[in-house]
Parts: sequence; structure tokens; C-alpha cells
Amino acid sequence: MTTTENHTSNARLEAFNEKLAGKNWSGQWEAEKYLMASIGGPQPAGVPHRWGWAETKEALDEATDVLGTVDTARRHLTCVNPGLKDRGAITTHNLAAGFQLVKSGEICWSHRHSPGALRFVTQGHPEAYTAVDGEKLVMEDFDLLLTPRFSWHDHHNPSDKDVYWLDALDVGLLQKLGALFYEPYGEDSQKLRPSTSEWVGTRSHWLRPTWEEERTTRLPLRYAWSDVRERLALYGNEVGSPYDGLALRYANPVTGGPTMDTIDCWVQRLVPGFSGKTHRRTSSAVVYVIAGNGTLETDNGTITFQAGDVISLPNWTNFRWTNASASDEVLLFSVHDIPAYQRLGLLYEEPEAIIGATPAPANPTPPLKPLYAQGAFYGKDER
Ligand code: GTQ
Repeated sequence: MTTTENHTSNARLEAFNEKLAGKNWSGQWEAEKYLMASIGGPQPAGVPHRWGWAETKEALDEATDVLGTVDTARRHLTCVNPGLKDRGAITTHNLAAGFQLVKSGEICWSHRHSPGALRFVTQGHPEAYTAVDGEKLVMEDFDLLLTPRFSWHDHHNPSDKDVYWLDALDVGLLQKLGALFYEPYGEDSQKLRPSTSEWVGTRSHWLRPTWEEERTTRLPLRYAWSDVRERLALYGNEVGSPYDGLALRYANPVTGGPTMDTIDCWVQRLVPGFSGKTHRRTSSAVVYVIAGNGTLETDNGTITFQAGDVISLPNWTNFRWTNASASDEVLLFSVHDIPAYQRLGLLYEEPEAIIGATPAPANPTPPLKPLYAQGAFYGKDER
């Protein structure tokens, strides 16, 4: 099969392909077109999209009428990527993110699952909390709380105000891996530890409990926003990365590794006037705009964003951040599936590697023009 000559008449080949399909076979010659489509990198899954807070809040408030009190499942609205509707409720091919509302007095019953989850609190209260494996994690504005895979979690809002937060999970990835587990606890609330719970302080401190198993990963952590603000202030006017601005990752305080097994979280500051360089990576992301206004230019057009927005950023899609304001910073919280790619040795970035990734393999130059790319024997699906 070295020339197209032998395949100018493809009726026989098509009939043969059909015969093979009927017997659950597929000739590799049929896969060639998919391989050709991956020259220069993977096809992005889904599209960049923006979900505005005003609309989200309206829908969540309507959900309170329709669903009444949440004494069973979660009152959460997943941001569904318009380009991935046929794959279920997911925001990027690997991540699902959306908002949850827990009204004053409500409890969301305890359960656990194999997808790792996190909450980024957008409207919290010092009395509201999530219980995670016996730890009471308070939910104040812009705190990040982790419910790593298989940790029991129930949400409590004994305050007199409604609380809202952004949930994010690696559910798309686990669906594809065929690794979804789920287990209800059987009661609304799990038992809390008698002592003050503070995993960041206690489990990463040099004085550590000897009477229980020491965990290094899957820690039920609360990263308090007050601490994040303090750290950000130390950087002054530093611009950070020419691509992503002052991007700080939430490290596991014990290992220094990623936020969770498959998920990294960042806080990003784009200084006034920031005009980022264009970049893409094999991983995908979901971004929440904490403060400021700006634009995200992508292969699929420009998204103008403001505080409260959620943005999906698909894999292998070029993007560029700008903050046109002369006076106000842009603050972003972002969720990435970077660790999943890193662990598989598949984190590639283009045009250069800046976060421990590998530069993308160079495109063949000059572009390959194999004979089979000229068409002839692909039949109806010709490139
Ligand atoms: O709030 O515990 O959207 O466990 C999906 C899984 C929310 C939650 C989701 C969850 C939760």
C-alpha cells in the first residue's frame, strides 16, 4: 500500500471495510485519518466558554423553589461545556465545575466518592463549614477547601445567611478511566474530631499526632484566603510569568506536591496593564474570576470577563490573558488537571515549557505530505 494508484477505485475497499466492521474488525488504514488529524497536537475537547454570575445566581435561586430544602442531594449547577454536551455534565473533558448554594439551616448529607473535589467559597460565613473525614473546615470568602478522593464530606450552614461556592471535580477523567465509585455515609452528618481541626497547621507542623496514621496526600485541607492574600502581598508588583501572570499554586504542605492527586489549584494575579503571551498546554482548566475585568483571547475567539465569571479553557487551545485596566488588578482562581498529565508524562506546553512540562514535540517541517494524505482511498470521509 505504497501508492494511491492501487486504490483509485475504492468501492471494493469500502465494501471490505464494512465486512470487517460486521465482524468487529477495523483496518488500521481507517485510523490513519485520525492520526493525520493529530499532526501538530491533539484536537481540543470542547470550547472556551464563559458563565456569568448573575445568570448562575438566578438559576440557583430558582432551584431553591423547585427543590425545596436540600436534605438529600446537592443543589449544584454544573457548567456544561457547549462542545461536550454528549459527554454528560462536564466543563472540560476532565473537569466538572459549577456553583452550589446551601441555604441558611441546611445540611447536605455525608457521602464520599472516587472523584476528588474542592470548594472555592464565593460567599461564605464563619459559621458555615464542610466536614471532611472528621475535620471541620470553615467556609469564609475565597477559602479553598479540599475533599480529596474517598474522603467523607457533608456541608453545614447553621448561619443565618445563604452560602455559595464553586465546586470542581475530576469526574470527566474518572469516567474515562472507568474508576467511578460512590458511597453514601448513611447519616446526614459524620462525627467530628473533638479537638480543633486544622490540617494545614497540625499535619504539616513539626509536632504531629502519633496515635493515628500519618497521611501525606489526600489531606482534608482548608487554605484560608487571609493567608493567600498575605502571600500575594509579599510579591509587591511582580509580574510573574509572561504567560499566566503571578500564578501561585496551592501546594500540598506536607509533600510540596500538587493540590490533589490529579488537580492543581492556582491563584493568579494579572497586574494592571498585563498583556500575556500566547500559550497552550495538553491539560485543561476551569477559571473563576475573583476580581477585576479583562480578556482571554483563544483560538475560538475572545472572552471578555468580569468578577464572578467562570471560564472553561480546553486542552491544547491557545490562550492569552490581558488586563487592560491601568489601575485595577485581575485576580483569578483556577483549577487544572495538570498533575494527571504530569504523572502520565503527557504534560506538554507550547511554545515553551514553564511549569515543569515538556516542550511540545516540534511539528514536522516541512509538513509531511504522505501519499495517503492525497485522499483517494479514504472514501466518503476524505480529508
Ligand atoms: O458538594 O459534595 O457537584 O460530592 C458533585 C459531587 C458536589 C458535593 C458535586 C459532590 C458535591
